[in-house]
Amino acid sequence: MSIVECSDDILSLQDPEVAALIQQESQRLKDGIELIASENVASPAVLAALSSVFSNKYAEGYPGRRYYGGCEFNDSLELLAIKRVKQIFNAEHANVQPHSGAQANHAVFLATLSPGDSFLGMDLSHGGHLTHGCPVNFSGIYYKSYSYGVNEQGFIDYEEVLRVAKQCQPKLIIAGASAYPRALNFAKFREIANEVGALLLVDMAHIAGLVAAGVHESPIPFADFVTTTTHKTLRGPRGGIIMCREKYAKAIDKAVFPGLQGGPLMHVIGAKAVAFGEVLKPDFKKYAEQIIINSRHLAKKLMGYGFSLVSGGTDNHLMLVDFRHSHYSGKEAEQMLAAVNITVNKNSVPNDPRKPMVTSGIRIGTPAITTRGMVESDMDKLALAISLALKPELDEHRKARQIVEDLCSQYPLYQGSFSKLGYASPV
Ligand code: DSN
Repeated sequence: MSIVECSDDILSLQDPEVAALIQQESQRLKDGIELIASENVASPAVLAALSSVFSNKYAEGYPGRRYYGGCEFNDSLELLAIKRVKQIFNAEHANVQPHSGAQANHAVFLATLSPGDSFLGMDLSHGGHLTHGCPVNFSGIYYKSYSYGVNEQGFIDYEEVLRVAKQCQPKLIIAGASAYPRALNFAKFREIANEVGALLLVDMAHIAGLVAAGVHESPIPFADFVTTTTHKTLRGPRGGIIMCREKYAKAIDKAVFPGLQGGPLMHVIGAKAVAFGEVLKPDFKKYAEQIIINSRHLAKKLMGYGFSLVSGGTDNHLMLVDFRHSHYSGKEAEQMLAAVNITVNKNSVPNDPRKPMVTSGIRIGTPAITTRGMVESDMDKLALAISLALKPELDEHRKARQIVEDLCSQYPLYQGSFSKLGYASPV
């Protein structure tokens, strides 16, 4: 019996209502193809650490400097997570306490800017993140945000970034995105930051696992601060981390606690340590390489079926299908795919004429299906299933559903896939 099902058993005795919902979610994951680019499937060991007794503990402060007694094992746990993440990324300093990527970004703002200061980030509608200056987010409310986007071909135009930077003279520049299918040029961002005297924050949340495995260039040598979530391509628990140069360590730690957060979530820090341990294993490199192989293969196949992709392809784990010239919207495409158990998210594409809750695009990512064990030949099937699901004929939908069913039974979740990837089998 798996750890996942075992904890369901304990719950079902005491709280059948919650247990039933967990069971339903578990079944949804098992029966569907997860293509949301920011999601992944954490290992049973990560999930076990998440449900540990460390959840009970208050440990405000940092190892050796806590505001509560009884923190000796919390100190060791946090130090272990820090040691592992510094080793993965070759970072000078790491703070593993942020509850999320948004909190991690917020902490960098708090450490480096005063309210009203100018900063430059990627436009949300061109692939940036909410916390990179969106007017309804803290970043756009308390600071003066300026943005850069992509060119007509869908690529970041670094000349344009420099032009905007010279115009707005930001104190901080953010590189990083939530929906950008191309490799980021961190050396260029560093040059631009130097030219205008700005600090450089790289938010590598989406690509952290690719960076860890060396299949995307690392921002660490170029950036003053690097933030990331821990649950996307890094495949850990939901959470955030910040890495920075040693000279900013005190300011960052102070911004996270007591600046923004109270007690760290020690069970999550334990699960982060487990995930970092997994990343340090040789198999993780193969996993990250396969994410990109699958992504490129799927992109090529989808274009072969006539779909248009922003920037004409992908260098990383994700692609953006562009429905600007299609009669259906991103929202409708998301629903049509959901009907055959393929999960994606509607996503604005650059210069999208439709509203953000409708959109003209969908974002597709390969981290979760690669965790499941899928390879290039499966991308052929998946591309066919996507193209059939988006046709009007019901018969084609039935064929798409059958492909999804076959793939899901070939790659069972929380059964065979983790042992194939070198993890202890949970069954
Ligand atoms: N909301 C996340 C995503 O889906 O990309 C980013 O934080």
